[in-house]
Amino acid sequence: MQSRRDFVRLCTMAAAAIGLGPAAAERFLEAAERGKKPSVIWLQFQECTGCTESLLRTSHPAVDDLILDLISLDYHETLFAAAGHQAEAALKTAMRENAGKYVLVVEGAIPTKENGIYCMIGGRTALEIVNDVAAHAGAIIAIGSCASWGGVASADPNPTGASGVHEVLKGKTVVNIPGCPSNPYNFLGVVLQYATYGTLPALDDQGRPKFAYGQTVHEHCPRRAHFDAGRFAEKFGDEGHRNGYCLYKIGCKGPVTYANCSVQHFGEVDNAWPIGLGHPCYGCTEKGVAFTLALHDTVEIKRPMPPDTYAPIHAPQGGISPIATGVAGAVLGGLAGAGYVASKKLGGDEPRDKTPATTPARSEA
Ligand code: FSX
Ligand code: SF4
Ligand code: F3S
Repeated sequence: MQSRRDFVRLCTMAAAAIGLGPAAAERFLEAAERGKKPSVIWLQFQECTGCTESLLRTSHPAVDDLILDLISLDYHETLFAAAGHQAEAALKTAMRENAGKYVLVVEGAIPTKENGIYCMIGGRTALEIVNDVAAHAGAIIAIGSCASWGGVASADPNPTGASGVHEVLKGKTVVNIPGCPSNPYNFLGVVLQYATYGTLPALDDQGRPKFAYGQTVHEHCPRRAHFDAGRFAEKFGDEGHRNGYCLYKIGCKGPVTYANCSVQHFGEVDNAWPIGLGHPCYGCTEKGVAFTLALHDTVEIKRPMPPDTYAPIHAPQGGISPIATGVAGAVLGGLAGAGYVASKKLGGDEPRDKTPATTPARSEA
C-alpha cells in the first residue's frame, strides 16, 4: 500500500521534470485518483531493456507500483505474464480498446536492412509492427537512444540498418527521449502532460523535448566550478578524482551532450547519474557521441559560456595550465584564445530557444 505522500512526490517530480509546477502535479494526481490513466502500449525491439529497468526497477520498490498507478501499461512484453498467441491477442485488444488515444512507446531501434528481417516477433518484422501500432496511436514516444536515433545497435558498421523510430515513421510526430537509458522522469512527465492536457512538450529539431534537452550537461554540472577553476581529475583514482574534480580530461562528454541528468537524477538515490557517481558522461543521449567517440577521449568545447569567455578571477589549481587570456566582453562564437581548455577550439553554437511551447500530438503527412 503506497502512501499518498509518496504519490504526491512522484507526481511533483514528473511535473517538475517537464518544467511544470505544483498545479500540474495536482492535476496528474486528480486524474490518477479518478482512475483516468493513460493507456500505454510499449513495444521493444533492438535494445537491452535498460529503459524499462530505469523506469520500474527503482531502489525503493514502492515506486514501481506508484508508476503503475499513474499509467495503464496495457502491453509490455517484458512485464507480461502472457506469451505467444495470448500476448499477440493482448496487443490487438489494447489497440482496439484505446484506438486513437493510446500512447505508443517504442524502446529499441528498428532494423531496416533486408526488409527488417533482423528483428521479428510473432512472424512480423519490427518495421511492420511499429507501423501498424503507430497508425492508431494518439501520441508516439521513442524512449532511449536506440529508439531515438539507433543507439547501440546502430554503432558502426550498423549491420542491421538499425534506425530511430522517427526515421521509419515518416511524417508522424515522434517525441524522442534519448538516453541509454533514458531518464524515467522525463518520460513520465511527457506521458502525464499528454494524458492531462492533450499536448506534447515543445520539441527541438531532433524531436527532443526542449525542457530536457535544451542545455548541455556541462551547463548545469555540479562539478562545473572545478572546470572553471581548472581543477581536473587526470586519471581514475587520482587525488583530483577522489576530490570530485571535473572529469573533462578523462573523457567527459558533458560539454557536447544535451540532457538534463545533471539536475534530474535517475531513481531516488542521491547523485544517481554518471558524473554523480564519478564517471565521465559518455554522451549517452547524443547521436555521433555515444557509441561513436572513444569513451575516454576528450571533446572540443562547442558551446562556450561565461566564464569560458573571460579570464578567471582566481589562479587555476590542480595541475593543468589553462590559457587565462580570456578577452573580457568577447562574444559567443567569436572567441580566439579565450577560455580554459588549452588548445581546444571554442566554436560558436547559438544558444537554443528556451521559449516554452507545445507540439501537436498528431502530425501526419
Ligand atoms: Fe538499453 Fe533502452 Fe540503452 Fe537502448 O535504453 S539502456 S540499449 S538506449 O533502448 O534499453
Ligand atoms: Fe561536469 Fe563534465 Fe563539464 Fe566537468 S566536463 S564540468 S564533469 S560536465
Ligand atoms: Fe548520459 Fe551523460 Fe547523462 S552519459 S545519463 S547524458 S551524464
